Amino acid sequence: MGSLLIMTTPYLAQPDPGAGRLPARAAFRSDAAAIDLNGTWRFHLSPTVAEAPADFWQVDFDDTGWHDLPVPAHWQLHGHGEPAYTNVVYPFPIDPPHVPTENPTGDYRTDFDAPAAWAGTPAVLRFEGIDSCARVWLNGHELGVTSGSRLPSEFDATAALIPGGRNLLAVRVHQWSAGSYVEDQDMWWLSGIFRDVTLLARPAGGIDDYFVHADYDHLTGRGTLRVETAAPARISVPELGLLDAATNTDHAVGQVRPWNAETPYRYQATLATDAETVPLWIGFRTVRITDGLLTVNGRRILFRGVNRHEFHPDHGRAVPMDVVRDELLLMKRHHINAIRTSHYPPHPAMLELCDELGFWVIDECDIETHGFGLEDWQGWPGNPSDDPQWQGAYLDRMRRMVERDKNHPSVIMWSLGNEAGIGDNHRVMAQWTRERDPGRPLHYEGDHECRYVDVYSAMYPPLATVDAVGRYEQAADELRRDKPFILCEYAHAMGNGPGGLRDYQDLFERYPRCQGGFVWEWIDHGLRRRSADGQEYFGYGGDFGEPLHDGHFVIDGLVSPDRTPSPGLRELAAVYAPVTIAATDADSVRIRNRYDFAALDQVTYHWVIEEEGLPAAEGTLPVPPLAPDEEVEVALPRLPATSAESWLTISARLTVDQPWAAAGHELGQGQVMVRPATPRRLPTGTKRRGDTLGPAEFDPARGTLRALAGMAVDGPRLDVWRAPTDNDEGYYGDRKLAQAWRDAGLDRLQHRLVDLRRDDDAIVVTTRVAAAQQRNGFWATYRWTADQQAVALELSVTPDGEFPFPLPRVGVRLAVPGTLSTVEWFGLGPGEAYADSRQAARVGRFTRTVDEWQTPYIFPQENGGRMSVRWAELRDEHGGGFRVSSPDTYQLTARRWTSELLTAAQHTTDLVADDVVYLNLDVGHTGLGSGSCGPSVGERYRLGPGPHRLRLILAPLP
Ligand code: IPT
Repeated sequence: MGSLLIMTTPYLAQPDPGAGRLPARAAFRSDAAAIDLNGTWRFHLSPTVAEAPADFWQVDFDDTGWHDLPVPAHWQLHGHGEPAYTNVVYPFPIDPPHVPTENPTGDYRTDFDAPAAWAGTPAVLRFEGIDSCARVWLNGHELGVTSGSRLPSEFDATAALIPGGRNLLAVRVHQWSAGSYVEDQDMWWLSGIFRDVTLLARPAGGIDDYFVHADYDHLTGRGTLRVETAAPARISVPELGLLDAATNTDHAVGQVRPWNAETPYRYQATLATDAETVPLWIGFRTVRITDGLLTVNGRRILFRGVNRHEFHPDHGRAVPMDVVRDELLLMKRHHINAIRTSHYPPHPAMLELCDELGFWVIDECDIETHGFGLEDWQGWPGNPSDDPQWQGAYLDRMRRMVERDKNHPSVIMWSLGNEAGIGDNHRVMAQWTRERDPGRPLHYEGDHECRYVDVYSAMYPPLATVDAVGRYEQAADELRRDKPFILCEYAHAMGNGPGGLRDYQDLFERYPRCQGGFVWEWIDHGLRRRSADGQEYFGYGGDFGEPLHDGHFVIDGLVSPDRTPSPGLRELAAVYAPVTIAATDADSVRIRNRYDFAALDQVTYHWVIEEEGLPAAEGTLPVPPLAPDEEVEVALPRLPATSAESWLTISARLTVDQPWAAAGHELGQGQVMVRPATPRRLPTGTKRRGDTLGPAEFDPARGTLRALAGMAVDGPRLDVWRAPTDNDEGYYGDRKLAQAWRDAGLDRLQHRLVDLRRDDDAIVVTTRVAAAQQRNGFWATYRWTADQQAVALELSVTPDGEFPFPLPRVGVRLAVPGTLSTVEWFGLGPGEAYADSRQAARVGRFTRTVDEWQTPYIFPQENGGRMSVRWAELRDEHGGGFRVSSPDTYQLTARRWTSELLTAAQHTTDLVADDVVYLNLDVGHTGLGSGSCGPSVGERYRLGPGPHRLRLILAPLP
């Protein structure tokens, strides 16, 4: 029995792409009849192929004991089996093309009526995506076998279909197949029929396939249209006066409005034969590499991009289309103009939205063999990419993507895949693609020498590399020397970060050859779960009992799993902003249009001057319309006199609604300091009474405060620890900062009171601070003075020993009553900001509750830091509390849990509030960087061991 079954599934261990499938063609809708087969199907999961019911595909098979399962969906997200996450490693032995015997196999059955009118009409059964391999039967007749999870498969259903009757469709899906070896992307392993299923009537004489070539000549402004069809058809574009024109010929259509990602103009068209009419949208645009630059319509473009996986916290890669639309709108509103479809072609409807809303898209083939590289990064032993056995599969995958997506103006480059080493199969794919579609350049980062591709692409290069490439100075081989340079992945957005976005953007804006990049990545792939007590949280690798997994490395997006923007996304929006506004030294601002195509004409420049964060006057700045890339210098408005620190904020806002944002949406912002703060001195003069100084009562045993105007407090004490960010951990990065910090014991410092000196009008506390079993430490001297209202601290920190790494932070921790639930501050805000991630922050006065202050990163870590705080007030609900100000500025966090708890927490539900609020009042922090997968924090954002000085004034609120 066993051997018989193995004989019936030889396809599981064959690199071939399948059998019985129809040739690949474009995805489109027409007026031909179609039956949507999505819905509730019958489902049964078996742990091995041998245990699956052998005759389940027979029409009269009894499936009453089976379960209901929605299609499209992943079975693991509906109670059958468990999801599993690995990044690079294969979750099965590297034994290609064989797969484990424990191969969960899902049998699907559904029935449907086919109208009698379908008699005599060819019928095609179309699957948009099945993970990973499927065998299909209709009414007991086998139609074929397919693999290529994120690619369409079509089968001729004509002979098996029963028009005017009940039809039984049976599909057997295997979790693992030979195809799994080339689908080793960094994501959840999730199986099943996860994209739409349709039965299409294909009328004789209909349009089976078409290829729109709509070119734009930027020198003349004219368009040329040629629509290729296998059999003659008629193309009409009424707006261009083109009616029933022939296919397969060039039509000079005169002046056209071109398509680009900023102004995605499309013409409505119809393609028809007597038997079928296809409605379509045409975007005229020409992509070229000219003089080493990637151009669209004659202009160099700049990718302000993100890598987008298809992901939903409840549905995995079966993302509802309304969610996709909202997600793309969210990207547009954050000024993202480009998407790399990492690392497989998306749902086809997603590309229609990209055409409509305007994105540059790199469409990537569903190929990754990363686990082969892990053994030997140079050699990739046994890599399918260089194995002739796999050539058919590689070519098939490329064909299915290119044919499906070839009519989208948004797709401006094809990518051969991701992280699959390099091999002859790439050559074959590239060669075929160039012949089939000469209108789009090719991308593949793994082709380090640019043997087969048209752009030089890199992942996570440090700034110095980008700079050298920009100047054409990198020691490169011939082939890539003259090519445009893009960062297909940069700025690893895992956890708190990425830092340094502005620095990359500066290089992209400086060097024409550096044509931008794609942040890794758009979304955290956290799966929604509930704790025992019913609290919702997002799970990651290891939460599903996987024996081998990569933990929360799958939580590395700019939005959380439910698409809540992170501070990183706000930072990116500020860096990608199409309008930049910068102060000059001559009472003016320089305003620049950073769009590549769109003019800034329907924009209002609102200004407001704020005196210590409170508006003093506002108005509108007259700015002429700006052509793409144009810049003007505009004089500052006449401003009223102010007496405290004052800032002028200018905000460029849409005057009219756009399809992606409402009027009022901000396109860019700039601030000018118009009056600096008046220098302040620390309060002094009040005489000490015992251990009381002004409003402060000291604990003589520790040298810390015990109470402030009667309110119980604990601290302040020197503290340099922060709950490491993923970027501090540096998993795949160039530095593991957090490990160095732990080794030095920065998370477990002990304080030795060396001296407590009671002067007439001061208390001076000297301590030495170090960790167990460490010689290195810090001297920390706290000098306290006071007047009637306030007590002042001047803290001096000096390293005692070597600290050959940047410190996480330097400051003090102060615990205050938990009733102080609101923070108002004057400083950078409203969101969190760190040294290398502060473009989205502006100087102002803001109020947040302590709870709102937190950023709930899916994997808990340092968050919520507010920079350059001049003063902050902590208040209870009656307005009582105290103010912390400084003659300098400080960095502040406020939390209901300690840094230790934040460090230990694995999920958001581990963060349990105390009845205390812990304040970190800091000289500063080391920045964030991108060290979780790439360069660690930049040199100039690292906080050295000191000496440091922190000056704070604590004043109870009246
Ligand atoms: C890079 C992968 O291409 C991407 O899929 C993702 O895994 C990313 O890393 C990290 O999140 S490959 C890496 C070895 C540079």
